[in-house]
Amino acid sequence: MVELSNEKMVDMFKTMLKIRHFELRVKELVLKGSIRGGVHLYLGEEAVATGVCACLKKDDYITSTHRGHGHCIAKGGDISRMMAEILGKETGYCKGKGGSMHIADIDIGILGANGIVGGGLPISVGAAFSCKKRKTHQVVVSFFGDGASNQGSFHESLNMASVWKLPVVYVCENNQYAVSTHVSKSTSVKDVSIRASSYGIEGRSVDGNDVLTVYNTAKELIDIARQGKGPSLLECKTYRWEGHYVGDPMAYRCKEDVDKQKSENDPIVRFEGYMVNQKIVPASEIEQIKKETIDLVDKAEKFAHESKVLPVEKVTEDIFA
Ligand SMILES: Cc1ncc(C[n+]2csc(CCOP(=O)(O)OP(=O)(O)O)c2C)c(N)n1
Ligand SMILES: [Mg+2]
Repeated sequence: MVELSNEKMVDMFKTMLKIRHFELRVKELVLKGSIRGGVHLYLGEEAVATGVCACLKKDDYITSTHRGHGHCIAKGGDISRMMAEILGKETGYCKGKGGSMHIADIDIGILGANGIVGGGLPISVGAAFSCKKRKTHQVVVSFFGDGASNQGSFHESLNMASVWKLPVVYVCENNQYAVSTHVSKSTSVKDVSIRASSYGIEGRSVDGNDVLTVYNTAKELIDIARQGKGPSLLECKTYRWEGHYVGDPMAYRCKEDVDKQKSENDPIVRFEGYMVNQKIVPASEIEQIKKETIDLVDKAEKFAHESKVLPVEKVTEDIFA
C-alpha cells in the first residue's frame, strides 16, 4: 500500500466529483437538444481515470476512447474548453470541429479521444516507443474498454509493447458492456488481465470502483514502466451507469441492476464514506467541495454558451488529408 497524503486524497475526491458533475451537466444539455453528435458518458466509472491519472506526471501521455471526458478531466484538461468543444464553439479544444469524441490536449499529454474502438492502443505503442528512444522516462497509459480487448489492435499492441519493453500501462475499463452486449457474451475469459500472460507481461484485475485500490495498483505498474521494466495490463472492473450513448433506450438490461449499482457501488459515495470514517475530511467540508465543483461546471457551461461558433470560412482550416 502506498501512503497517500490527506491532501492528495482530497484532490482525487475533487477530480471524481468534477467528472461526475461535468457528465451530469453534459447529459442535461444533450437532453435539452443543445449538443449535436453522439455523447458517451463516464458516469459510474470515475474511480478508474482518477486513480490512474493521479499517478501520472504532467508530461506523461494518455490515449483515450469514445468515452473520454473522464480521462481528460483526470489528466488535467480544462473543463471550459471541453464544454465549448462539446457545444461546437470556437473556444473549444478543436475549435468545435471535433466534439465529444475528439478532445485532445498535447500540452498535458492527452493524445486524444478516439471514435475507433481500440484505436488508442496502437497510438500508445508509438508514443511509448518515442519515449523510450528519447530516454525521457515518460510513461504512457492507454485506456480502452472490455469490448476493445477483443479487437486485433489490442493483441498486436500488447505484443509489440512487450517485444520492445515499452513504458506503457494498458488500462482496461471493464464496465460490463460493449454497446448492448454483456462482456460474458463477447469475451473468452472472465478476467481480461489473464490475456497479459499471452504477451509475457504482468496483468492485474482490481475493483475499479475503489479509487485507492486503482491508485495503488496503477502506481506500482506505472513505476515499473518508468524504470524501463516494460508494459503491463490493468483491468479495472466497473459499471456503466448510462446507456451506451445518451438516448440509448437500454432494452438489453433491467433497471433494477442499474439502480443496485448506483445505490450500492457508487465509487464517489464509497470514497466519501472512507474519508469521513477515517477523519480525512469532515462531512461539512465535503458539502463545500461539492458546491465548489458545481460552481466550476456552471462557469464552464457559461463560458461555452458565451463563446462563438467558428465562422464558416474557417471550417476547412486544420484539415489534413
Ligand atoms: C472499430 C470500431 N468498431 C465498432 C465501433 C462501434 N462501437 C462504438 S463503441 C463500441 C463498443 C465499445 O465497447 P467497450 O470497448 O467496452 O467500451 P465502452 O463503450 O463500454 O466504454 C462499438 C462496437 C467503432 N466505433 N469502431
Ligand atoms: Mg465496455
